[in-house]
Amino acid sequence: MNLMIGLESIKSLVTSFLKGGESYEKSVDEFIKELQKVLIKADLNVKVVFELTKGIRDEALKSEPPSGVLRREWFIKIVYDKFVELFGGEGEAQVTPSKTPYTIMLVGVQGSGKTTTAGKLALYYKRLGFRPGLITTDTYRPAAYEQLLQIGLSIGIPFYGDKTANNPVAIATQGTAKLINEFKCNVIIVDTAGRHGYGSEEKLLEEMKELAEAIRPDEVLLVVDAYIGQKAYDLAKKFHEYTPIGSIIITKLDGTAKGGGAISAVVATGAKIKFVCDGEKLEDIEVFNPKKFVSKLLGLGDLEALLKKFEVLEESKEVEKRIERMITTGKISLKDVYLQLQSLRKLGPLRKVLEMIPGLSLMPTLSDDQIKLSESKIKKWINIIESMTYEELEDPSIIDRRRMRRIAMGSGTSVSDVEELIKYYEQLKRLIKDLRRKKGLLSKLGAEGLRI
Ligand SMILES: Nc1nc2c(ncn2[C@@H]2O[C@H](COP(=O)(O)OP(=O)(O)OP(=O)(O)O)[C@@H](O)[C@H]2O)c(=O)[nH]1
Ligand SMILES: [Mg+2]
Repeated sequence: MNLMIGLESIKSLVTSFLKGGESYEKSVDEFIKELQKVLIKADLNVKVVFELTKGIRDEALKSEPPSGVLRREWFIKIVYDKFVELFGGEGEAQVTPSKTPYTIMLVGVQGSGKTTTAGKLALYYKRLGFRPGLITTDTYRPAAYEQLLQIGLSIGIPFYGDKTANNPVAIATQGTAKLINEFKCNVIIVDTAGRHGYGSEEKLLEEMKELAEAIRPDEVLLVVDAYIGQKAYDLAKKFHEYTPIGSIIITKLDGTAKGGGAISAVVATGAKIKFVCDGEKLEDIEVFNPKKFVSKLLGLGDLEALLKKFEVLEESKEVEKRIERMITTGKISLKDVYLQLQSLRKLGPLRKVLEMIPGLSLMPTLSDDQIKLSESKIKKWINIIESMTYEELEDPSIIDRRRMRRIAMGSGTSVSDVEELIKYYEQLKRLIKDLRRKKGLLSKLGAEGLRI
């Protein structure tokens, strides 16, 4: 599945944002500028784009990440939430028939992909264990009969059509009865003839409505070609007003950069997108799920754990656990320092944080000098860490003079500030080592209740 055409560059925006290198604020501005370009190229409505990016920016600058989350990671979570909203919010469309037999009628402008989609739906429902049947009511195009017949044959689905008849309603009625009674089908998919043009939605939908009233399907599905981009808005809006039981399938997402525009436009009308298609093969169909779609878009597959973390975060517990882990493993990264600095702002002095850990209050090692940090220094250091790349956070030993200069520039500080932070980090590392050694000693002496 390649749903990302036109929007795939968002993924690389996310990656370079996470890598950092500049100050947080600068990176946010840069990200937003690039995002606007990508979205407008993907034919999203300009007003929608500006509303979306303004929302992201406001939230990014005002909200504080919970502890345990880097500010940059938190930003991606904000982007994710805003995108999910844009593409339809929570939840996945309900696609299992509410009753059987169940009749689905496909409508849409000429060439939008109705006949192909009829075959895709048949295969989809067959794989779910239903017994689909196909009917063509397209009496305009002689080749339409043959096209759907061949599709039916290729996937072993019963097919009904009548080359000599010219009344779609009569064909649909006879076909439905035959497929249900003789072939025991329980999901009937009715293909219809394409209607002309994108411009005259009124006429198009009036005709569809008449046909739907005569055939009385359980569901009307409007097939929308992603190529029409944000023009999908007018079509979907009118469709939604005409047939509240209807929903929408977006096709050809693989072939155009305008898919994002089409999807967001349809969502904005309140109409439901049930399926999306991205290829000519009959397997190329998928139930539309905004969250999954956005995760793919942002390349968040690998960040699933991160998203979970946001949900279950508990401030002081997390800090406590991290410090405990630092001491048990003896490892400390700049990421830990970052979180520590953040929690210092929220939870008070380091000594207090450390004292929350059973046994640590016994440690005489911590002198006040070692842990005293002024508020302005904390702020500076947070900015410095936010200007580092992931690589540097994991392994500060790679930070040479050249990197220091870059970091200082990105964070609006000086090289000696960066040096000082790194010194602090080295000091903490030694402190942790020291604590570990003492801890070992204490447990040898059999100190009761020492959990670390
Ligand atoms: N790339 C791509 N092509 C598609 C997709 N869906 C349909 N097509 C192609 O679009 C063309 C038109 O598809 P049809 O299914 O015949 O469209 P239709 O709406 O039935 O057309 P009419 O009956 O003439 O109105 C065909 O060449 C299909 O192979 C898709 O998701 N991706
Ligand atoms: Mg057709």
